[in-house]
Amino acid sequence: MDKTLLKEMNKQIQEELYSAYLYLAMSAYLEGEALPGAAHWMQLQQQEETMHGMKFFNYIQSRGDKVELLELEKPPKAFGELVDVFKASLEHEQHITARINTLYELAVKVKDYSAQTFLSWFVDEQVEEEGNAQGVLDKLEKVGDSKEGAFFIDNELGKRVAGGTEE
Ligand code: OFO
Repeated sequence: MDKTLLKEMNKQIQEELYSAYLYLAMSAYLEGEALPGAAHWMQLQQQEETMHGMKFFNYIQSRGDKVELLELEKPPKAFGELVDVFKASLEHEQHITARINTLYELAVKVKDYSAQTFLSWFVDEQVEEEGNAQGVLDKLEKVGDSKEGAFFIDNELGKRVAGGTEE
């Protein structure tokens, strides 16, 4: 694989595993805030991110290239109100979308057709990732300061199942 593309793919393992770490930190925080449904939602999100990181890990190896694991930053401990947690999640997903787009542009530039096919899964996945965070955020903004509203949404978030795309 092209050297720069390989370097960015390795960096993407770090980005995806940091995403997993960030969602795990959000889950721990929400559990402490007595929001078990949202904590569960974040745990499942963490599993998806680990799977994303592993997709890059396995793809690099399938091309006969070397995986290089980078350091993971410490995630924040506190995130504010439930609405702020989902705002942070959406912002993070927008950052990841920008990363995936950069990787795709690079794969086009170096005419790596296999990498383009591999990355197109992530291009689609990011639409879903941003959509999930935005969907929950819209509901939270609708209920505003209502404690009952937040309780209801937390309950809904607790129904998320592994592999599901909905909150
Ligand atoms: Fe891996 O999509 Fe979210 O971060």
